[in-house]
Formats: sequence, C-alpha cells, structure tokens
Amino acid sequence: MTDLFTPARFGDLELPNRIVMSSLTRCRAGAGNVPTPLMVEYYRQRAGVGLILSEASPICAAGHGYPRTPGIHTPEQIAGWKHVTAAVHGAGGRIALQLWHVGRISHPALQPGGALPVAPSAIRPAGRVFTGSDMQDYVTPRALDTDELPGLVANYAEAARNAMAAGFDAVEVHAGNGYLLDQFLRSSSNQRTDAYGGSQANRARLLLEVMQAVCEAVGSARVGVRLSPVTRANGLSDDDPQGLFEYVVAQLNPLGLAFLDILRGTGGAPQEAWVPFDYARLRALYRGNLILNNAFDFAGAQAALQAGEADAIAFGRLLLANPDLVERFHRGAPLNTPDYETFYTGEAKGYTDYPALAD
Ligand code: 8OZ
Repeated sequence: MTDLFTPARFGDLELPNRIVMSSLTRCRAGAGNVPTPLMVEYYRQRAGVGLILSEASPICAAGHGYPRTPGIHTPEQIAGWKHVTAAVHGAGGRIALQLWHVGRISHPALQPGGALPVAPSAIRPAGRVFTGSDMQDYVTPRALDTDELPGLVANYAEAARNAMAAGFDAVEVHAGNGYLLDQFLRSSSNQRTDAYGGSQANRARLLLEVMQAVCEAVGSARVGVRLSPVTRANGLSDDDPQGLFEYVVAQLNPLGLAFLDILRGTGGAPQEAWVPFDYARLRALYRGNLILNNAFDFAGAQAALQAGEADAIAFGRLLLANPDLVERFHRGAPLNTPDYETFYTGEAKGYTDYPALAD
C-alpha cells in the first residue's frame, strides 16, 4: 500500500518519499533579489523531503511583485541559487525551482523604470500591495500586446534554462494563485479579444505555450506545473473553473510532465471551507503524477495517498516549522507550531531557528 514513505519516480526525479515541500514565499533574498547564505541553510535543513519546491522566483524583472523575492533572471541570482542547490544535493535532497511572474499583482514601485505592471487586460485587482516601504492600492495594469507574448514565453524558457544552470533538478511553472498565467486563464481578469482571450481554449493558450517552451528548453521529465482551480487568492474568480481546469489538464497530458501540483481548496483556509470542485475528475483525466497541496496533516495525507487521490502530498506550514518533518512523521513525534509573525520577515528568526528533534 502506497504511503508517504513509499519511494516514487516523477519524470527524471527519484523521490525517496512522497512528502513534498510546498513553494513558500519567505521574502529574505538579498540585494538584487539574490539568494543569501541564510536561504542556503533554510533549504539545506529541509532536504529530507522527497522533493523541495522552491519559493516562487520571478523569471524577469517585470515579474516581481513583492520585496526580497529571489529571481532567476540575472547572473548573480543564478550564482546565489547554485549555493542553495549544492547544499540541498549535499544533504541528499532534490529541489525544483518555481518559475513566477506576478502580472498585475505588483506596483510601479516594484517594476523596472517605475512602469505599470502588465496583465492580460487593464483590470485593477482589489486590495493593496506592500512596496517595500508602505502599503499602496493596486494600480490598473497595462494590457500586454499580442506581439509581446512570444517574448514572455521566451522569458519562461530562458528562466528554466537558468534554473538548470543553477543546478536545480526540475522547474515548476507557477500557474496558480492569481498571478500572470492564472490571470490569463480566468474570465474575471482576462477580457482579451485576441487568440489569448474569450474561450477557455484561448485563455489557456498562453499557459500551454509556456509549458511547451519550458519542456523544449529543459525536457518535460524535469517540468511540473502548479494550478489552483478554486483559489480566491489575489481576487481571481472564473465563471466555470471545473470546465476550465478539465480542459487544461487534458491539454497537459501529451506533454508528459514530471508532475502536476494542485492546490485543493482555496488556500490558507481549513479544509472544511473548501468550495465545491470535483478533484477526482482531474485525477481521472490526468495521466501523470499528481501532488496535492493544502492544509494536510499526517493522517489526512496518508488517507489521500491510500485512497489514490494523489501520488504525493505537499506540506507548507508544517515544513516551515519542522525542518525534519519526514523524521517527525516517521516517529509520530510532536510538531513545532508555525509562527505567522515571521512568515515574510525576521531573517533567521522563524526561518532557520525552528528546532529539529533532539538526537
Ligand atoms: C504568499 C505571499 C506572497 C506570495 C503564492 C507566491 O501565493 C505566492 C505568495 C504567497 O503563490
């Protein structure tokens, strides 16, 4: 019977267990959005999982929307990430880089040249953004021209190649949580009238072009994708998420990806608050490895694997607070409690100072 401790093969990756570390934004990159020695230590501490998904990493300067998020588009960032991947490999682990573009979830203060953030359509998201010095309302983004989209696809492919140069084992395209690719997918944020807007197939076009280009760049056995069908993150909604994501998943099949990573539920919310969505339909449609994510505990994760709902389970907050989560799960040991105050700030505090079990 498959459980969290059963090895798995995801594309080119051999996973010693099915405990995956979720991508977690921690806002501790250094000047130039370069990974720091503290980040090296943080990832090294968590190398016992089957696969680490790195924090989301912008593919280009315009892809940034939060202070101190580590990019994958400059030589210095690539050099910084090399230390992270070397430390994880040295500790026996595997790590995939999450490729990110925030789209409209940004602000001119975070953009090169103070430019407007870009998006599928000039529709302002509700809410406020931390610019690094204060909170500002989101602005109305600039709608991307059709002839800019090939360059954007090329940015994803280039960033994927950069990730390989930095020593990552794989990349995960971030197409969830209300960021650029998700903004293209959704009827609420995409009102384009070209081939990238309107029908579900048109709204999925950019994502599928990005997936194709990234697979061509680094090989599909080293590529995954993150989807968040019913997230309410960053103000997104859609008129038919079930139909949209069934279309997307069916189109992903021929690519032969290493994995599909799905946020089950709305994110951050307890599982009881999940909105109706038939994840079993996606599971049945998708011919590949599925990682499920969101608020799983040990028992829930074991039950999901044993019921065949997923091939691996991603843990965020539990891994943030328990660097040796695999060992703790194995022994049935008590868990450290995550400190929400230091999720996005605090340097070593709440980052590399969660204790491991005493030997
Ligand atoms: C929390 C804070 C900032 C960014 C996501 C990359 O939701 C994020 C993120 C989460 O995918």
